[in-house]
Amino acid sequence: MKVAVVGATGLVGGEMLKVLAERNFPVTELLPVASEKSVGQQIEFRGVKYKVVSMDTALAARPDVAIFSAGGSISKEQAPRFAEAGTVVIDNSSAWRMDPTKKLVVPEINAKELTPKDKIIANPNCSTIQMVLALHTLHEAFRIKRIVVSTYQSVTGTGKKAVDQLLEERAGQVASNPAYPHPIDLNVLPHIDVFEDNGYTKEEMKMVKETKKILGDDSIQVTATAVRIPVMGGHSEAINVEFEKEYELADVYRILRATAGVEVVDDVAHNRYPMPKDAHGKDAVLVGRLRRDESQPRTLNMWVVADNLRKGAATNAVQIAEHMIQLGLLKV
Ligand code: 2RA
Repeated sequence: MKVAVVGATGLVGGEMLKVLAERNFPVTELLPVASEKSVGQQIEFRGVKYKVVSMDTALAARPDVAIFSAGGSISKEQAPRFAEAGTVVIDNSSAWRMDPTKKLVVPEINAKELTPKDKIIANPNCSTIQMVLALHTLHEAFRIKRIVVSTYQSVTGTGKKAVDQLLEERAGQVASNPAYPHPIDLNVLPHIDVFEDNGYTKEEMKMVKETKKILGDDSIQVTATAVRIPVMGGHSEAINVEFEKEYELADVYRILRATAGVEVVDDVAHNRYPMPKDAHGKDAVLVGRLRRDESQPRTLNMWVVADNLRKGAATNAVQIAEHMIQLGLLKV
């Protein structure tokens, strides 16, 4: 299969190449795509060196699938060009997520909704993916009424520039090309993406809107506070979820342990709980600190951690492509 990775030189693009290789995705020809300034740069994939190509060169090659992680404006402009040429586009930007004609897919939840008509498929926001994966089977069992979530997000979610800022500050230097308006080391920033008129950031509103779309239930009420913290292993989230139905904690454990893609890490007597250092490089969504909210009936607290570059982006996108092969929507 001819596969284009658009944004191949970025953090997520690099992770996509790693995941494609790890999962032995049936790539017969790779088209690493990046900006004009990177064209000609060498990328290694499965021991073979490939040269970065331009968007037009990749389009002319008519790839079977193109996995985009190059920002919303590029996706908005370029994804339709590839789709019109017959390529299946899986896009990691926010460009298509809330488009009513496009599917927003976490394979374990709704890959079954994919059809041959789906030529541009949206990969949800990393902080949404880990939350809905941890909640969807509980929603099926107890029907979610409201979610209150606070996130503690890795600098890798911003990109290489932010990682460099953290490392420079950690080394006692003033960041040479800061990604954030404030120092990030030994600090936290309650500011991810831009602020909207309602006082929330785009990141927070993504979690509100995408959750409803993926779970297929507009009645679910969500409120979010998204915070950047100086770590690199993955995003953490404190989730407080109110259900319509009463639940038993034992059933929550049983359901989560049976949920594909979720790993329950919850043994506080031995200091075992999800942490970014343990999620880093893994695809599982780690869930722990499960406990009844004693201030409100039918309400549960949980702590959810995942590598935002993997299940939060690259792995989820590759899994969508894998499901399309299984559904016969992509020919190997
Ligand atoms: C972030 N979720 O963490 C956003 C985009 N990757 O910055």
